[in-house]
Amino acid sequence: MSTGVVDAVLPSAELHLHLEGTLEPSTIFELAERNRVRLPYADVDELAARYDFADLQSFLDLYYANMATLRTAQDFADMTDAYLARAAVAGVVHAEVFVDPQAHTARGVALEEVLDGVGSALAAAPSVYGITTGLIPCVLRDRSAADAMTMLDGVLRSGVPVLGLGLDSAEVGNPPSVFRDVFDRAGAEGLHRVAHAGEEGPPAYVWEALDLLGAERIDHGVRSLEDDELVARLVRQRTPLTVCPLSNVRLRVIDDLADHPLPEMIRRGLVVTVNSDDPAYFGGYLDDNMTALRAACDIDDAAAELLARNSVEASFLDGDRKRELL
Ligand code: ES4
Ligand code: ZN
Repeated sequence: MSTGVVDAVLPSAELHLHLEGTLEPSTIFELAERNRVRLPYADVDELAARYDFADLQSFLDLYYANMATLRTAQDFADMTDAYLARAAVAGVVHAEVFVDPQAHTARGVALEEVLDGVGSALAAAPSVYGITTGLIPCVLRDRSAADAMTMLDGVLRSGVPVLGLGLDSAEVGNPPSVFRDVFDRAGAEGLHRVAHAGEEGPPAYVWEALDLLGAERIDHGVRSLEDDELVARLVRQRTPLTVCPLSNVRLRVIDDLADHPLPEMIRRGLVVTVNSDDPAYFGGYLDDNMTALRAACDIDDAAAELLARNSVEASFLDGDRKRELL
């Protein structure tokens, strides 16, 4: 339980954040006006009323629909800058952020608009906000492996600095194994590899992400707890799990925040971190996630400090910068 004292903001790394999931309802309307895009909602309230999700897919439908408002490099830069400004307030000192290039190229936005816009805002972050950054484009797992390879190819050709490759979108029925060649290529190009697994999907998908994709971190991974052998492996290898408490509740992966398995994950020795996933859709940023978690679950000051330290350890920063932040 929280002590009632205002929770201290601890310097943390944010490792599971979809940039497109930071578009606030008001920003969606501003971008729609700027780009003359017609939205199927009359106003911000009507849009906000749709944020009652039954599962991952019902969220993804709205998340992809709202992306129609993003057209130019300036839009992508503004979205990224707004996230960084808010993350700085949340105590984020390092952010490794996701972007979904295929969701934009599929609707006719050039890859360069996406990467140049996001990349320019990320490059400015150390001087503007004191935040170091890395970019992790994600493969949309509900599209083909060939489509994913085309995306990776374009990203590598773009010259925009990229930290790694991720895997996201609708999980069940779209196992990691489909994307083995794409992740092999990413590894050969020196990219880090991460994957969403064990959010709605079974522990078998976490095994596949580790064994077939070479995933160094698992995004979500909460369903790993159903498999003792998998937990033992993750603990032994110190493979981090980027957990998103408010997301899990809003997407009904977990019934109630008070029942969130994060305290159990810590007790079992897993390297867990707290992250905000799609903060504009799920009720808040990194600080909001920590505050809500501490109000609902048994996270004392020592556990909160451990979570912050884990986030730095789990990052892809080099050893020197990690030691600086630890
Ligand atoms: C996502 Cl919460 C979540 N899960 C899988 N894919 C995603 N893309 C954006 N948010
Ligand atoms: Zn996610």
